[in-house]
Amino acid sequence: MSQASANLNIMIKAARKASRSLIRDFGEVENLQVSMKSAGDFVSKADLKAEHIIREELTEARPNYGWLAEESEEVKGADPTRRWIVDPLDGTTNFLHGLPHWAISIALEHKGEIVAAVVYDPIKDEMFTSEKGAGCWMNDQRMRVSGRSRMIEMIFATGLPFGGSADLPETLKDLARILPGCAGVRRWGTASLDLAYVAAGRFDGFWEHNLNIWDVAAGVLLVKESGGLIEPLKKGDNLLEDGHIIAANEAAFDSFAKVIRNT
Ligand code: LIP
Repeated sequence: MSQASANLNIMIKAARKASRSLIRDFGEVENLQVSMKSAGDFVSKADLKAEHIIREELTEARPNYGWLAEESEEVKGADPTRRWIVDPLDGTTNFLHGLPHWAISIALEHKGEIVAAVVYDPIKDEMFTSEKGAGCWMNDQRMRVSGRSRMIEMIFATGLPFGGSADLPETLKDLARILPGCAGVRRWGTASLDLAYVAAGRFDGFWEHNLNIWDVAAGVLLVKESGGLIEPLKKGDNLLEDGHIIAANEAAFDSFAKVIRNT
C-alpha cells in the first residue's frame, strides 16, 4: 500500500507482532492432538495471548479509542467516536486442527463506519489492508473483486452451522438453491478471509448467517474498497451488528442475492 495512514501502520504492526506468537503456538498444536481438551485449552491461551499483544500495541498508540474484541469485555474510549474491533484468531477451529487457514482481523470504526482494516494470514504472509477511499491491497498489490457475471462460473464461500446451531435448516435451504446453478461453494472456516478473498477476486461472493462483528468488521471495508457490494442478508438489519451478511462483485450481486434471499 503506497500511503498508509499512521493508524493503518499501527494496525499492521500489531497484527505482525501477534502473528509471531500465533505462528509459534500453531507449530506446537500438532504435538497436542492426543488430547482435544489440552489442545483446546492451549489454543484458548494462544488466542488470549494474541489479543493481549494487539491490545497493548493499539492502546499504547491510541489510548483514547474504544476496544471491542472476541476474548474480552468491551471498553468505551474517552473518544466515543472511535473504536478498535478485533478478532485475534479468526478460524480457531482450523487452528486447533492444525489446518493452515486462519487470520488476525483488526478494524477501526469511526462514527459507526469502518475506516481502516487489516486481515492478516500469517501462514501465507498475505496482509490484506484497506482505508476508506484508498482501495484494497494485498501486500503491495491492489485488489479488485472478480469480473465474473455468469453464476454458473462462480464460486461462493459460506459458513456451515455447527454444534446444533439453529441456523442449520436455513443454511441447507440456501445451499439447495445455490448449488445447482454455480461452480461450487466453499466452507473454509475463516469469515474474515472469506471476505478478503471476495475482495481479491478469489471468491465471487460470500454469505453467512450469525457472524460476530469482529468476524466481519475488517472484511466489510476490504470488499467495499475493492469494488464489491456488501449488505445485510436481511434488509433493514445493521450490516455490522446483526451478523447476517451477503457480499459479491457488483455484476453478480443482484442474481446471487436473489437466490440467497429467495426473493
Ligand atoms: C469463526 C468464523 C467462521 C464462522 C464461525 C466462527 P472464530 O470465527 O470465522 O468462518 O463460520 O461461525 O465465527 O470463532 O474462529 O473466531
